[in-house]
Amino acid sequence: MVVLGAGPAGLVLGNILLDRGIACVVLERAERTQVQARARAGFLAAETVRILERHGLAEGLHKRGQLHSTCEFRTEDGRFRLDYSGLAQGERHTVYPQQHLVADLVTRFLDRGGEIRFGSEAVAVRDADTERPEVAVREADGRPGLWRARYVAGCDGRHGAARRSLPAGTVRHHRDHGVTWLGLLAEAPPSLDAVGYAVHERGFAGHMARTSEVTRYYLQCERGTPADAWSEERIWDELELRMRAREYGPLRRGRVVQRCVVDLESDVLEPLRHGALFLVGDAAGLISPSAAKGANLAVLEAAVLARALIDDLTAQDPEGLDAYSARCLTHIWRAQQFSHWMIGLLHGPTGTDGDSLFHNSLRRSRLTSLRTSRSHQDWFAEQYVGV
Ligand code: RFL
Repeated sequence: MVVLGAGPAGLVLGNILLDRGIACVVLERAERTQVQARARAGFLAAETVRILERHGLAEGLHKRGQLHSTCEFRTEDGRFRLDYSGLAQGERHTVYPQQHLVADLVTRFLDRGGEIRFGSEAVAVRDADTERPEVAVREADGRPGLWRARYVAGCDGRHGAARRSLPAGTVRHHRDHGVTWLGLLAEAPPSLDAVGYAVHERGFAGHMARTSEVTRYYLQCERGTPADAWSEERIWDELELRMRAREYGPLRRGRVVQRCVVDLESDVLEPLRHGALFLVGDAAGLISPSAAKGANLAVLEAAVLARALIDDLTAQDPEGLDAYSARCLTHIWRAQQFSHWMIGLLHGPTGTDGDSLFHNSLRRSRLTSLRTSRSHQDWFAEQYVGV
């Protein structure tokens, strides 16, 4: 088995397979230090944690992660909190930075004798329609290499070799949501004990805890804004303004240690299997970070594929592999619809033309419904904390 990419998807898959004695190698373009330093997601759904627990991969997150159960909306109509865990039968998120999870998964895989070829970039997957697919690679020293295996798992993200190797006719559903966020990581303790979503006429602002010393913030900005365009002072002033710090209390400021610009985009490829090549995680579909689903889908899909591969390779039962694409697409579309709904809830057009006014009033009405309707809150909680 060849696994492309040592992100959450590739490493969960690799660990589960290795535990069952299935030989696999993970090819990773980046160096180990880079892979373990990529700060991205942080909110792990309860089902994600159960999957990791089931496979003995949850020790670190139980030791250092923090349980999370509340979100707070701040809008022109005031603020309200949802105890989504209470609404969703006690299901909670565990806040654990993605780079810590990746570091745990790398360590466990290597400790158990697994092989990760850091610095080895997959260039193309060939002969996926045969029983002997091959992966062409460029090794760290620039030399070409070749791997052959019964199956290849494309866990190498949206710009990886798996996507580039798909046959003509693969369907790509795509949406550019037309919204851009400046993603910030601040060396500052969280300012609220909840995820904060601020809807403001100047644009969206978000607050998400990562650790007791680090907080992720998002600020909606103009498309095309360079990541370093705003000074730290402007960032904090803008965050305080949009999060209505004057009414609800100041933010705990700190050094901004990482910035990225995220154009909110979604895509889903279909099908997720092409002969011996399977797409997993961001390679299978990209989801905007508005509902914190990407890493959770990656883990879920990896577990579904691992189960199917084990059945096929150890019991000659191909049913799971045949059903992989349809099974995962059901989960993916469920997450996509919620993420899309969240984008509509949190952003409005800035114009004063009739169309913009109409959309903003709809958004406001949606927030009112979420604030006042118990059944709407139940639906939200189930979608928000589930995968
Ligand atoms: P990854 O994590 O991108 O890992 C892919 C790995 O493949 C390697 N690679 C290659 N290796 C070999 N050959 C090639 N040709 C290769 N091309 C690439 C890469 O170096 C990398 O190591 O994909 P994976 O495993 O599918 O995991 C997906 C998640 O990383 C992603 O969905 C989340 O980070 C999305 N996301 C969030 N998801 C959540 O569930 N909750 C969150 O709170 C959350 N916040 C976020 C996010 C993504 C963000 N960015 C990237 C826009 C916040 C941000 C800012």
